[in-house]
Amino acid sequence: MIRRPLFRLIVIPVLAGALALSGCGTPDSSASDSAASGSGAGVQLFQRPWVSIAEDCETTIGPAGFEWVLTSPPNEHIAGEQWWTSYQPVSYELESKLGTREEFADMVQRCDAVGVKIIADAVINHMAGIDGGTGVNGTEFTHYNYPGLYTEEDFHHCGLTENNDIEDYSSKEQVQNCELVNLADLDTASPKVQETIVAYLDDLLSLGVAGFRIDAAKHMPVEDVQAIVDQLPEDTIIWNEVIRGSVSEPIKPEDYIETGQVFEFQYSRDLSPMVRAGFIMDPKLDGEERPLHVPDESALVFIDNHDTERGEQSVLNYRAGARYEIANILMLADDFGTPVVYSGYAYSNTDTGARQNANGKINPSSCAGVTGIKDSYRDGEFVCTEAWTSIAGMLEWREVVGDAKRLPGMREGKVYGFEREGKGIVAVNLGYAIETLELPTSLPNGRYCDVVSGGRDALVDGECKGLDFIVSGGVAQLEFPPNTAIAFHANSRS
Ligand code: LM2
Ligand code: CA
Repeated sequence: MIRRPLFRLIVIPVLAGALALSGCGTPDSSASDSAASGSGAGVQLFQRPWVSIAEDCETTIGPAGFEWVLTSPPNEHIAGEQWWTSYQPVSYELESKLGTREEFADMVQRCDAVGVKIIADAVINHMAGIDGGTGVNGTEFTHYNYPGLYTEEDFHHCGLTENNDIEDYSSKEQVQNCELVNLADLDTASPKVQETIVAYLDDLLSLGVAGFRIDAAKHMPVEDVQAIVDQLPEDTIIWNEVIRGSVSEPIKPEDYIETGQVFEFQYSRDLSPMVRAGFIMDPKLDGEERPLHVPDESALVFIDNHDTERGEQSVLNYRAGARYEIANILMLADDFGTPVVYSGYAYSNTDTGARQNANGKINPSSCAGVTGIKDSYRDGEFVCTEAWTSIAGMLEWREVVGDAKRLPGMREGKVYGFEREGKGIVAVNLGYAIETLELPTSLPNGRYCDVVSGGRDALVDGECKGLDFIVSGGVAQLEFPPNTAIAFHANSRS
């Protein structure tokens, strides 16, 4: 593979502000004029009620340019205050702490109307993990009995471990046929079980959802997932959750790429530590395979999700402040995979659910007024990542750069940047002072408006709402504050 030589890099501390670099310009060309394609990005709205998502689609998510919202599971689940009750189904009625069937249907339609598709989290590997009880919509159940759906014989009873729980992730049989934390494990190879699951998914499709996150896909044989997917309409979007484990684990994310896309957990395990340390290195480029990553077209990439923000120390989450925002910006600037931005809520106890009322319904919330990451959050406060100025700006940036190639980056010390060939530039200053980066570029001369600080439509009648930068003689003059990212594109030139 031919590699371009590493660009020359100059980092000099300067005193003047970036805004001082104003200059002459050509007439304004607005970004939306030539946005040929969509952003190709989604957002996971963890534990967000349907009424709130519907509103957020109209006010925030649609205008920001997201193409998909991944919701939490929509079906009836066990009662309780923890967030993870969502992952213990007791029926496939679309009645949950997040809202009613009517509210769900209304959300799908309203989001659709502003160009945002809904991906529902489908918990189909298992049912509840408790002895019995009454679900949030009144369904009475026991561990292996769910009225009208499943009885004892529809479940695996693996007989491989003392209590039928998964103990050894190096055993494929255990991982797929035993119980994940006591959750009653469906015999997903059974035609009756498959039919029941497909009926549930078809019901969601009939309300207009575009597809599904397949929860715990690793815990189902790929043939079973495939058999279920084969019974759905061909254009159904499938996002498989197959957590990449240690290299010795027999079940790999790669095994599932025939059935749909796959969340690539390694992406953030690679990127987050570099952003934390302030020392960014290029991934493999020019079509070279990234190590330990499913192929580009199969990969769903993310900085964190509801599990990793709680359980993986190596990945950045909302508590990391600007570093977290910067990691998201770098992900959105990349040419690899389908990015899924994560938007959850603040917590100090990992089990604590989003705030719910006396009837067990999550309180509606709004992202109005949120423009970026905060220094601190009240417990339960939604982070509203989708409302950040920088994120909407980067979605516009993605629309403009399209599939332009990611060129080798330039790094010295804690400053790093790269170009998407001829279309846009992104750079980060992870140091402690204002820094200057002179990044060679094929972008035409001119003054460019930063979409990280300025957001979407940052350039109005030639006036930039954010920082601006000069490209002159094939070099981008990037002077910017510490702990920030900047990005501009071909259409943000004035
Ligand atoms: C997933 N993907 O494969 C979800 O992303 C993850 O959030 C789910 O775990 C898991 N798989 C099952 O769908 C969460 C949570 C667990 C919780 C389960 C079930 O991380 O802590 O387990 O949901 O609600 C809880 C208790 C556990 C108990 C289990 C069964 O933490 O101690 O096991 O319920 O009652 C005895
Ligand atoms: Ca299983």
